[in-house]
Amino acid sequence: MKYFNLAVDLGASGGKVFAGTLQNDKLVLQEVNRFPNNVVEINGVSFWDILYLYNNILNSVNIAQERGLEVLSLGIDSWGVDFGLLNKNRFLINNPIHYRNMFKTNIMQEAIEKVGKQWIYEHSPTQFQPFNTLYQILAYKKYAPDFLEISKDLLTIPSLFNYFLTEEKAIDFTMATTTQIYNHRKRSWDEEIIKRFEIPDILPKILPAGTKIGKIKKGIINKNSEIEVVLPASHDTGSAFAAISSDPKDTLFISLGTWCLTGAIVDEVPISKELMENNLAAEGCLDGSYRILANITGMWLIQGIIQSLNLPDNNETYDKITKMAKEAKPFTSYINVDDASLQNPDDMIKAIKEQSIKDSKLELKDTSEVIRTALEGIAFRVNETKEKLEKILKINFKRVHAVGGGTRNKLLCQFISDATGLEVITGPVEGTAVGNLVSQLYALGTLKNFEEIRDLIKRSFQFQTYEPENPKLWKEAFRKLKM
Ligand code: LRH
Repeated sequence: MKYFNLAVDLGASGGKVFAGTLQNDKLVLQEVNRFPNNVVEINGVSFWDILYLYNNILNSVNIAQERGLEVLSLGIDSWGVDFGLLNKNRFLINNPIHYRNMFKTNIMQEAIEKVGKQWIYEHSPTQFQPFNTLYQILAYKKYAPDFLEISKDLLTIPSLFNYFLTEEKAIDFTMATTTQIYNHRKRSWDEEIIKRFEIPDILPKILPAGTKIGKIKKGIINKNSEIEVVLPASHDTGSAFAAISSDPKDTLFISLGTWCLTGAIVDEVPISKELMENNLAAEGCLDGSYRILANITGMWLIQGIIQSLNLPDNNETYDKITKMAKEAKPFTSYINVDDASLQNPDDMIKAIKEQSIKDSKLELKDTSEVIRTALEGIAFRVNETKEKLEKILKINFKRVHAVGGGTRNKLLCQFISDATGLEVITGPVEGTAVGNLVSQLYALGTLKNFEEIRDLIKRSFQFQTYEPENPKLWKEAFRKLKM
């Protein structure tokens, strides 16, 4: 009998469900379902369509079973930071809000003014992003205190779905580290942050990533069968990093998708002021280690350009956009891809053009130049991050290894190789789903340790490599363009 594990990977633009199985000593994936993640806007606030996503998760299990797959377990991963609230009678009392709303508020600034940046970072060293769970809770305190007054439990997105499926309430370590309420040294919620910001007693228990939490309740899927629900590395970046098979000692890791999450693995978070000064996050990995990471804006820029152009979001469009960038003149301008003005603009093309004037005093005339500047800007940021990490962590990176859907963009991978002067290895493309699946195999005892995980990934997938073509030119262009 062949057994399958189901990985539900929820991203900001869509959900994907894969069934994984071990076949001839390799991990083999088959796609089960895909569905959009449609954001709903009401009175200027963006919400996730949480029940639609839940229905699609159930539907995906049904599809897998109708296909005759013997499903042993299911794991859900998603973007970080966002959450649902339950009241004491287990009612979902809010529709989870999209983290990007937080760019419109000053809540993080207010929190920093209250207790100081360093104080927060010393207690919970993640990067300062206005959308971290801590600031979202403070936003509820300010704009919807009545919600918090009746809340009993806060559950991040995968844990909320796990709760619907099993009635078990728990969050995993990788997701906890995205909240900015997690104390990395104590490896628990930070009591002082909780006290200082008067956070109600709603935070869930934290379990290690790769833990079984319960079985899918009877009667909610069509077939009456026992399916284990596993907490994988439930933060998608945690799962993506678990799928990177290169040596963590001297590899710059990238999870390339909507975000270009770029970081290095360390056993413990070093005590260094420079981490905070460079706004680097310490996020949890599947094996309990940390990655020191920069959240660089990634394909979000291209998704935005596609929206500005009113083009359909499909492979053809991406090919067309990439071709335009390839044919455009290199180094027309430089933009800081992480500027807040690019995080939620009404019109991405217009916003990038304005950013170019702001950052480099150079005008971008046509759309091809806009696209190329965006892609070059991502690669430049990766290199800046590489240099910072090398200095702070005293690592000499030998290569870059990137996973995720963004690695389909060969031009961007080549740019990253050129900008960093390093070989870039890519694969698996479905890195997050693969990381989710190996977390499940680990939880079920099929894979015993992290070496076995890495070896399995190495022999199961194909990898591509890119060599730097003209790194000097990139260095010079950066020096000239970045004011
Ligand atoms: C990427 C991600 C990232 C963020 C964000 C909110 O999907 O998980 O780590 O911080 O979403």
